[in-house]
Amino acid sequence: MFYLAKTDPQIADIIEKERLRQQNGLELIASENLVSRAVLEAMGSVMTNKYAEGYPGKRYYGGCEFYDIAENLARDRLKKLFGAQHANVQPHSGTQANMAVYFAFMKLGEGLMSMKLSQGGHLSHGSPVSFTGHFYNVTQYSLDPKTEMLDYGMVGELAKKEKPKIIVCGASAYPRTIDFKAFQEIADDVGAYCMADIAHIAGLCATGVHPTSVGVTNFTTTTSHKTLRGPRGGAIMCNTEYAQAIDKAVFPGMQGGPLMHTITAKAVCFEEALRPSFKEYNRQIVKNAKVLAETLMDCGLRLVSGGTDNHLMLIDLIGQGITGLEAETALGKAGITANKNTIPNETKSPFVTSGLRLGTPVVTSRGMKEEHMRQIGTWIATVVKDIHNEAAIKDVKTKVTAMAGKFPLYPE
Ligand code: DSN
Repeated sequence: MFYLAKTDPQIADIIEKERLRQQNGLELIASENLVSRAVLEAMGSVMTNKYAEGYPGKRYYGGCEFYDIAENLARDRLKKLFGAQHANVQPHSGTQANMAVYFAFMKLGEGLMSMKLSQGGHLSHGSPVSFTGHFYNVTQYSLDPKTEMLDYGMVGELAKKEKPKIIVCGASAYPRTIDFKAFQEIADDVGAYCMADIAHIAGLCATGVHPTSVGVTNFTTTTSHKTLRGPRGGAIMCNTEYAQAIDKAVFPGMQGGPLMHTITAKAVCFEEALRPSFKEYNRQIVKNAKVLAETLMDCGLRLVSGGTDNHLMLIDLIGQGITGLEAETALGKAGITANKNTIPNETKSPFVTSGLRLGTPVVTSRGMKEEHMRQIGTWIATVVKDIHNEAAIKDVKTKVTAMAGKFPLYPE
């Protein structure tokens, strides 16, 4: 912050306050992570200065020779990481990546089939409030009401009835393993394409901690900033036969100049993800999530589907008589950041909700292990079971701050 503190102390102060907020608290938002210093450095570099519309070797601007090398490295490393035939690293976000696949392979008004937002899906999978709900004829599947897990028979029946053009699998709030092969078979049966959005579980898929969709479904979209632990951004992977259509849909179809500082930082992140330690990291994310889930259930809280197979879990707060919003607020006072989330068969608005989503990528990046999850789970239960007990919340906050202090964001 050396220069910023001199030229814009107001913004420097905000950044420092946010750093301290992250340092002193526990981030349990399932879609967030903590990037390496190397990724931060690449993001804040001169790679932000230039336009580079086009692709390596075919740009619409001069002076892109080093940008070409950086983008090629990002593409090659991502392909190696997932064993993909083709990768496009230009989407600005996961939604942009999804949009490019739709734009390449689906005409306005054609059928898009996906998981309902309230059951764990994503806005860009066909929600009425997203462009997808306006542009396409959306059909949505739900979870099995008893198990709160995917019912592939039900999805297959719906696909046969609706005959969509693209079937989307992947979710933002689904704590269980997804059978990508089953989804592709369902799509093949009805002559549809299958797109897996693995944004949440990309790190798990890359390391074999969750079965991968790459090479299984027609298209895989992802973000780079969740379990992959990179800069905020998106990417698409597919077989060579779809490469040209995907690349054209991203640029010039949907985006202009790529964010080359982000693409450079993606290259850094993908190299980090190729290291053996990244596999261990992703294994630990899931171990931590399982222990956190068990602790919460031991404390009497109900988890959607009765647990987790991945990095996240959903607490059903109906039994506690409180909303997700109330739980989020009370935990915030205790220094624990989480987000309210709809749960299957939600009756409240997405701004209130009956659930709370928790994830372990950030705390695992900080080096926390199973024993810390047990403590954190007990603190969460203490707060959500008695959200008006200010003394108890204060006590939890003291403990949270003490634990957070032992795990610096960026150890020297
Ligand atoms: N908003 C992200 C999440 O929190 O899951 C997905 O894009």
